[in-house]
Amino acid sequence: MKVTKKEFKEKFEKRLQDRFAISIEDASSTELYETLGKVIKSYYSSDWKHTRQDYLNHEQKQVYYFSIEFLPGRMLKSNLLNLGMLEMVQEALVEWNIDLEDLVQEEPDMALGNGGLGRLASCFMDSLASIGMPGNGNGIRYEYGLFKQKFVDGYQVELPDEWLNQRNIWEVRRESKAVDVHFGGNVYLKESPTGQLKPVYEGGYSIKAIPYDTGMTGYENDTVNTMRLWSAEVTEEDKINFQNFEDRKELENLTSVLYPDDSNEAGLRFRLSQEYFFVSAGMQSILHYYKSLGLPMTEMNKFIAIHINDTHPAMCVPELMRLLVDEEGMAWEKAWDVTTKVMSYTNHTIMSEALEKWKISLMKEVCPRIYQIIKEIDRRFVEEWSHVFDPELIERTRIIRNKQVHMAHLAIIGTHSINGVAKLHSDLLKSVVLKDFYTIYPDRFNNKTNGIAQRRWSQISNPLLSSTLDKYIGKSWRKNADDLKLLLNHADDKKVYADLAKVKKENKKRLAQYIKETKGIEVSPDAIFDVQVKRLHAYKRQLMNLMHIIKLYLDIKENPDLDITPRVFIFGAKAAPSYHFAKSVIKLINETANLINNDASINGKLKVVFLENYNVSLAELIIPAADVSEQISLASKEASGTSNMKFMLNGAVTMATLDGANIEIRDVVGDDNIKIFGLTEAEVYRYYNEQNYNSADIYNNNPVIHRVVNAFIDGTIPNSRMEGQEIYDSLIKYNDEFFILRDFMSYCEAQESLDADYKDKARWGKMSLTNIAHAGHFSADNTVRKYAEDIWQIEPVRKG
Ligand code: Z15
Repeated sequence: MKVTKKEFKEKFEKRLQDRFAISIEDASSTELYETLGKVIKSYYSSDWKHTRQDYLNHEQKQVYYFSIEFLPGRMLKSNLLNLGMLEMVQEALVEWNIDLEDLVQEEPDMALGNGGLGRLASCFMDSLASIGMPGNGNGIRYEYGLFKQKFVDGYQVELPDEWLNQRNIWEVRRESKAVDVHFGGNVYLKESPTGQLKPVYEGGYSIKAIPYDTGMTGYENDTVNTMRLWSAEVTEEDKINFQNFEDRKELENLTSVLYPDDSNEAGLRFRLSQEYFFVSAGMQSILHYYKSLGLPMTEMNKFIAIHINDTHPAMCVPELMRLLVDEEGMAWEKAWDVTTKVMSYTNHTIMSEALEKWKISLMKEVCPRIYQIIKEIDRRFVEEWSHVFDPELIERTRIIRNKQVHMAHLAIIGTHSINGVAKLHSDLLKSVVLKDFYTIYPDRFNNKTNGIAQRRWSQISNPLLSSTLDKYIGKSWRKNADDLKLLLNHADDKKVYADLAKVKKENKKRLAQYIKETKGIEVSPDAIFDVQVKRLHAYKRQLMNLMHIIKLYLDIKENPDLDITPRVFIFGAKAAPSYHFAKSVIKLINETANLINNDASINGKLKVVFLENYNVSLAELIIPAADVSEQISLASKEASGTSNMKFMLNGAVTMATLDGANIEIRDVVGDDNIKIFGLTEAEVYRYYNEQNYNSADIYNNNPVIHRVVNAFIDGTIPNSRMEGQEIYDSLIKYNDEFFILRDFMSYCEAQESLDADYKDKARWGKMSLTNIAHAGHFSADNTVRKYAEDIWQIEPVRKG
C-alpha cells in the first residue's frame, strides 16, 4: 500500500473532525490515538475483505489455530510497520508537533495470555499473515487480561487488568456470526426412525458466543488474516431458564477473566467451561463456513486444518466428532478418519503439573455429550490396539484412567501430528514423557522449534539497531531475517562493533531512564545489564540468579577492591497468585535489591532492579537494552523458551543451560559466542534414575554455597525471615528439586568468564554481532512455513 503523507494528513484531520469535532491542536493523546487507529483500520479494511474473499474463491485450505491465550501486546506500531506507513506517519505527526510514542502509550497492552504459550500464538499470527498463509486464530476475548502486578513492601499485589475500559479500536464485533454453545443437562441416546442413535438433550443451558474479529496484518504484502476471539453473552430470555443462581453467574461470567496460572493446572470447573466454550464456538463457525462451500463432508481435511495449541483446546476432537456424527449424520468411522486428518497438536511442556486432567464427574456435568464421545473414542482405542501391544501399555495410554480424562492422551489419539517446541523437548517426548505413544504412533511425532516475530523484536522495539543494520547490510533482512547473516561479512570489523555498542548504550540509557522514573534507582549505562525476564517459576531458577547476586555482594563486602565490571541485575516476572514459593522469591529479590542498592560501601558495583508488571510492552523496552540474557532453567525443564531468541536478536549474550532452544542457539552461534554451564539433561536424568542427589551434602561441603544459602536465614537479607526460611528449606530440607546447588558453582564460573569477555571490547563485540547475525534462524516465518508444509499442508495464496 502506498499512501502519501498529504493523503494521510487529510484523512486524519477529517476523521478527527467527524468523530470529535475538533482540530489537531485541541485534541488529547487519547483522541489522537483513537483517530490514528481508525485511519489505519480504514487503510487495511479492503485488504482484509479481499484476503477473505481470496481464500474463499480459491477454496484455499486454511488453518485455524486454537489457543486459550493470545498475547499480542500493542498493535499500533506493528500495523503501521506492516502497512509500510510507520516512517511516513511518524514524520506527518512530527509536522503537527506530535510524538508517535505518546500515542503508542494510549493503547492498552493486550494481555490475554500468561507468557510464552500465548506470545507464541501471537508471533505465529503475525508470521502467518506475513508469509501470506491462510491462517486464523481462535480464542477467548477475556474482559480482564492477565493481572497487573504491583509491589507493596516487596510483596506482589495483583490488580485487575481492565483493558476494555478504554475501547479496543482493533476489534470488530460480528453479531451475525454468533453461535450457541450448550452446557450441562442430561443426554441420552435414542434410536431414530432410520435406526441411528441420536442424542436427546434434557435441560442444561445455552450461551450465546459472539465473535470479535481482529485484523492480523501481514508485512508489506496486502494480506490481512483474522484472529477471532469469542465472548459469552447471556440473553434476557436465557436468564429465565436458569435453574439456579450459581449456574447463571458462572456462565454469564464465562469469558470475564483469564486464569493466571502458567504451566500449572488447577482443574477448576470454570476453566473447563471456558475451554469447551471457545472450542465449540470455533468449531461450529468453521463448520458453517465449510458447509457454505458445498463440498463433501468427508473431504473436509483437504480444506481445513485445525491446530490444538497445548491441550486446552483438545476438546476440538470430540466436538468435531459431535458435529459430524450427531449433526451431520456421518458414520463414526468416516467422521473419525476426517477428524484425525484435520487435527494436529503441539505439546509445550513435560512438567507433570501442567498436563491437564479432568475429573470424569466434572466433565459429565459441564459437557455430557462430549464426555460420552470421549468414552467411545477411548473404548475404540483399547479395542483397536489391545491385540497389538502389551495390555499394560494400552492401559497407560488410555484417555480415561483413574476417574480422570487425560487431555494430552485425547490430543494424541485424535490427531495426525504431535510436535514439541525445540529439538531436545521433542526428543524427550519420544523417549520419556510420551514414550508409550511413540511406540504406538511413531509417525505422528515431529519437532517444530519455536520462533519469534522478528519484526516486532527488532524493527519495532529496536529502531536504532535496525538502522545500523541497514547501513551495513542493506534492508533485505527486514523482510527475510535469514539475511541477517550478511552481518558475518563484518564479523571482524571493529567499526561495526563500535556502532553496535553505541546502539546498545542508547537503549540502555532509555531503560535507565525508565528505571529511574518507575523505581527511583540510578543505574549506569556503562554497567553490564544482566536480565532475566519471564514468568516466576521454580524450574526457571530465578533463585539461582539471586544467589549469584548475593555471592557477588558478599565478595565485594569482603574485598571492596574486587575487580568486577559493575552490573545491573534486572528482573521482570509475575508469579501466579496462588504460587506461594514464587511469591517468596519475589519478596527476597526485592529485599536483596533494597539491601544492595542502598549499601554505599559497594560503590555502585552492583544494582538490582525488579521491574513491576512485566508484559509485552515492557519486554520491548528491556530486551534491546540487555547485555546478558539469563536462560538458566534446569536442563530438560524449559520446553523451548522464546525470550532467549529475542535477546539474541538484540545482541545480548546468552548465559545458558543446555535446555530447550538454548541448545539450538549454541549450535548456530558456536560455543565461543554463548556461555554454557550446568548439568546436561542426561546428567539430570541420571540423578533421577539413581536417586542419589543430595543437596545437603553440597551445602555441608562447599563453604561458598554454605555462606550464600545461610544468607537466607541469618539475617543478611532484611525483612524476610519467613520467606528466607522457606527458601532455605526448599534447598536443604526438601533436597533442592531443581538442582540449584549442583549447578551453582558452574554458574558462577560462567559468570566470571563472561565478565572477562565483557572487558575485552573486541571479544564482546564479536560475540554480540555473531548472535545478531544468526538470529534469523529463529524467525517465526521459518517456523510457520515448516508447520504449513509438514503438518497443515497449506500454501500461501497471497504474496508472502
Ligand atoms: C507456557 O507458556 C508454556 C508451556 C506450558 O505448558 C504452558 Cl501451560 C504455558 C511455555 C513453555 O514453558 C516455554 O518453554 C515455551 O517456549 C512456550 O510455552 C512456547 O512454546
